[in-house]
Amino acid sequence: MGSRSMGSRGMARLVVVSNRVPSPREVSQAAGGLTVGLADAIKGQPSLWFGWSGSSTAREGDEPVPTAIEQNGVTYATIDLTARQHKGFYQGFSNGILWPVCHYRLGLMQYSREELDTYLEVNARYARALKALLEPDDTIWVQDYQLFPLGAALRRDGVTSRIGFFLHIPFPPEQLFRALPGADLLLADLDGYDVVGVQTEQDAANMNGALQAVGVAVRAQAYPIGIDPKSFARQAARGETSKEMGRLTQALNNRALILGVDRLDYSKGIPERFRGFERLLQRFPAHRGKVSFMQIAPVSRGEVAEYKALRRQLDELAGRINGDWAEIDWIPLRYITRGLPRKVLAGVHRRAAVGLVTPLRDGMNLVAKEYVAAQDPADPGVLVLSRFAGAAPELGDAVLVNPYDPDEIAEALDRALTMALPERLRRWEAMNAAVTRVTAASWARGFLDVLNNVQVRQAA
Ligand code: GDG
Repeated sequence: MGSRSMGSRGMARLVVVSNRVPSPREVSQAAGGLTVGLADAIKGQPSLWFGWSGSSTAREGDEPVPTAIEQNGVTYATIDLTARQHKGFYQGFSNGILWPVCHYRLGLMQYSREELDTYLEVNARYARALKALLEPDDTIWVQDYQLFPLGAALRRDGVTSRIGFFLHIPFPPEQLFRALPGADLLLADLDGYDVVGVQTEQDAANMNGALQAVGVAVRAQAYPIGIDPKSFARQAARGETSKEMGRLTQALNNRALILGVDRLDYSKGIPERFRGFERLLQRFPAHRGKVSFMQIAPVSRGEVAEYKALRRQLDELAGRINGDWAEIDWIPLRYITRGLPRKVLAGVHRRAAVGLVTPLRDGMNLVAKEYVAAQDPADPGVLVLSRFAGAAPELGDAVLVNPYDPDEIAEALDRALTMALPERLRRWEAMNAAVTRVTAASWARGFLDVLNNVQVRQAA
């Protein structure tokens, strides 16, 4: 890895910081893109993974003492938060304020000065606890929007190591981001990092516009994240012969499957997608009784008000669409608010004639890439993809749609369901090449190569 500096332990140690720390088991069976990429990066080198334990039972006023376990050369160290900190930092500022703003939804932000203060307080708490665990040659890689200020907090505590930051979610245009009270503070704190990564060129342009506007020197660069396509394809092929797939075959009864898979989140455009499916039934009667739309939407952040409201809205919409359109032997929409095991999910992707991925805004969207990887190369399905997913620039051979327009979704669905094999093959081959080119592992390697080659800062 280039001119990586050598420390007392030989190779420089990699320190990953993320809000949630996966268990050693999750890392060894890494399924999601982030965990796959990072698991690959920490493999074969001494590493520390640091973050929140998932427990909010710490007592006010106590300094956090990290709990550490070591497995296969990786140390997993976590700290607890107090109930107040968890609420203000995680539910409040991270998910109730930063998440909507970064997804271009200022109107959904429930700003509170107190929550901003708690967010900064928790980042400072993380920095203090982490500093005690650091070695001089560590390379630190901070993940995502919960931790914008962590680098600067570490610098204030005297840390001079290389520190990188990767934002997994979109970064909106300058004017939009800076409507958030405290935005300039967060932007200024990005200067604590040596390398700042975002998903797309658009995010980089937006963030650099904002950094420039507030006179901060650091610049963002695009490092699009990927999946582990080989392993997902293998799981999908294997999943085909599973018991669950037999049940699905029976339930489908030769109908074409349209599939949506998303955390139940308002950024994913699920109500708009339901309406698009309904428009398909209204405007293209040939598909009535011939298609089945399955939406898997595991509940997420169920304690945040906006997410509760979304769930109610979807319950109602799904019930109404099925009530209006079902026949005695046909249910148009299957809506499941629980997660499926990964290997079943991979098999379902492969079975689906159409992957319907219509976020209103998304950092990348790994589901789109997983749908592509899961297809049968001899008879691939069609991906219908939102123009506003970070994956869209790489997956230009999908049928691209504006997710706000149910009619456009309906037209794209009709086109996908009737597309002839040669066109499906041509589109899939181009998309599969893109999904194979940039993987989770190459993403992590690409970022760390740049980070490990920056000049280490001098002690102040
Ligand atoms: C954030 C950004 C960015 C979903 N349902 C089930 C299940 N999943 C898995 C998917 C996929 C993952 O969860 C979701 O990843 P996405 O990328 O689609 O979306 P976010 O969770 O919002 O992730 C996003 C990502 O970070 C990485 O940088 O791409 O833009 O928002 O892997 O397959 N997995 C299983 N059962 C389910 O029911 N097993």
